Amino acid sequence: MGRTLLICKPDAVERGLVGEIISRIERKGLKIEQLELRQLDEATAKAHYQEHDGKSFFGELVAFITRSPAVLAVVSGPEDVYAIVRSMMGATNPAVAAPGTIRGDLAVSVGENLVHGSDSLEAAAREVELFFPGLAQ
Ligand code: ABT
Ligand code: MG
Repeated sequence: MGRTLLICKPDAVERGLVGEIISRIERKGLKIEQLELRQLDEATAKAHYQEHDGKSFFGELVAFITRSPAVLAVVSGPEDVYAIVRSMMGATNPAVAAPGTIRGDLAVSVGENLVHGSDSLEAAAREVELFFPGLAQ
């Protein structure tokens, strides 16, 4: 069994696309283990995006992810569930995200690309612990 963190970002909540995104995850056969509407504070957003600290778009990224509530989900499935969710999300840039993916079907902007998914086993463990501490015990 594996777990991953999925975020329906503020643009997804603002556009009313949370049901569509969660529905795709459920139809795929993955399990929603935790689900919460939560507005991220700046410290949590910075910790979450620590790999991008110092890059030109870091400030914009933190402002975007904290601007209104997001929906946080812990998704479980096979060991490589993080990779399944990433492939359902599509490429970071919606211009190259394949049709049939969440970003390919529903997004047009790199900065506002609807979803976040952990990108490795290590990231999944770290991110699930950051947003839902103690769940792993
Ligand atoms: P996340 O799931 O949000 O981490 O997106 P993904 O892993 O697909 O893409 P990465 B590379 O981690 O980008 C993180 C966010 O930073 C934005 N970004 C990225 C830019 O705005 N400009 C850039 O040049 C790059 C490389 C896109 C991602 N999300 N948002 N929102
Ligand atoms: Mg990323």
